[in-house]
Amino acid sequence: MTDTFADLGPILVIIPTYDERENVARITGRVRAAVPEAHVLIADDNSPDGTGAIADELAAADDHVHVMHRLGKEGLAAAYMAGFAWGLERGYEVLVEMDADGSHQPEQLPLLLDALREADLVLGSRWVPGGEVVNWPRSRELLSRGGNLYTRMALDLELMDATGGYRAFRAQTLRDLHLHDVASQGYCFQVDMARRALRSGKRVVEVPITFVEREHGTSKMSGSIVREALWRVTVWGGQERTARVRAAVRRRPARTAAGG
Ligand SMILES: Nc1nc2c(ncn2[C@@H]2O[C@H](COP(=O)(O)OP(=O)(O)OP(=O)(O)O)[C@@H](O)[C@H]2O)c(=O)[nH]1
Ligand SMILES: [Mg+2]
Repeated sequence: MTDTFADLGPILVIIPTYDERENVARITGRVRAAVPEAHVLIADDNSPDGTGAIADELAAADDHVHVMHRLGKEGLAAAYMAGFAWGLERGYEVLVEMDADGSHQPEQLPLLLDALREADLVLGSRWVPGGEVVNWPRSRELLSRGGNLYTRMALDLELMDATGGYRAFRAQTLRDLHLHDVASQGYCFQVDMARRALRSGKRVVEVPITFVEREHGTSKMSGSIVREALWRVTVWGGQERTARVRAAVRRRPARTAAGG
């Protein structure tokens, strides 16, 4: 592995934040130390705890740090969509998704970037050999493993961790995914992105990561996020099956009157 990723082009790490006052400076500093050439975009949804003001201070002190102030809490997917658009407009060639809470370790970013040299989308994966979670309650592990098993079966996706949110995209991958009609808000946004990439023939690679449970601040995970994932994955699975059946019917040779 080389020390720099200049060959990949300019890199933007997008960190969505909602009430991450205790984490935002720490995670930004860790990214800057781990991959010094990468830029950071903090996409804050007007956090009531003042995360946005701390982000402004970080940006004022470092020209590699940028802040996007959004009007209010609209969910992870909307923050990423806005972050992707911001990055694509400015010519970044690699766009990375990373949580603010330290679960996605910036020190492992070089592993994702190195894999991106041979891929269009790299997923940090907890559930491939070598991947792991640290300090997760058994209930969260079961939810994640179960959600991924269901996703694999419903969508026929050969991915072990389609719900994870530590990812590196090539800019061209994002441009080709037609993101204007993404309706998901929570976790299923991640499933949708992976599904779209695979269906459009992109090279999607999973690399093992060590996912560490947050130590500071509160989780924004909720029952409604899980329910949304469940019904959207089920609907996508149904739509894809219907499309496959229709395509198979169309391919069947038409029966001639003589042939019966
Ligand atoms: N901008 C923005 N960021 C959000 C929103 N919801 C969550 N986030 C951020 O998205 C990242 C992931 O959220 P978490 O609360 O850690 O959710 P999670 O990792 O699925 O759940 P835990 O494992 O319990 O931490 C964090 O950086 C959050 O601050 C939102 O509505 N807007
Ligand atoms: Mg988290």
